[in-house]
Amino acid sequence: MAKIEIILGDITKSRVDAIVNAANTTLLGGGGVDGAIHRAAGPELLAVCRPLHGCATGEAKITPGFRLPATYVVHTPGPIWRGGQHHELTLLANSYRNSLNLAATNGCKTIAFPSISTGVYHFPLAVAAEIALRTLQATAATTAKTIELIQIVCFDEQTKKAYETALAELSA
Ligand code: AR6
Repeated sequence: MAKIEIILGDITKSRVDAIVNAANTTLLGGGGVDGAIHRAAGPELLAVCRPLHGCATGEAKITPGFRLPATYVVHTPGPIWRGGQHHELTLLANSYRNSLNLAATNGCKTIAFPSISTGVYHFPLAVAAEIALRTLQATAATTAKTIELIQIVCFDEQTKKAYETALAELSA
């Protein structure tokens, strides 16, 4: 069973087999963690993303990491929060499940996730944290058993606290 770690940091520095990018459906880059990953990976990343012709919300696509310490980038567009009645919870769970399964299928044993959708997509943090951890635990126990380490890399203390609280509640 994979170990789940919650850490504070910059995911572009993560030395893991795969980092996950909170992308948009074009897969052509943007702001936030997406912009940081493209800057750190170099222009080769955009060049391989172009022929992928985008990605649906909740789905995932994989590319090399180029100049990143991580071998792969798994790109997943999380849902934009529109009040909670537009399948946002299911779509966020899909992003985590599909990303973890895709990494496992590609032989990854270690993976780092950012807090998908809780930045400019405005998904409520506490709800997102619970969905993320519940989905990752369930997926790691069933279809992605070869994954050994899952890191949630939080960019600020408030985000880290929300994931720690959610993990404590799930383990209780
Ligand atoms: N390492 C880890 N986490 C980070 C980093 C980093 N280097 N930089 C930001 N974060 P967001 P979203 C955190 O807005 O809500 C993009 O423009 C950030 O503080 O990056 O899924 C895409 O192209 C927050 O906690 O992603 C899409 O259009 C979390 O990452 C859109 O934003 C997610 O914030 C996706 O929005």
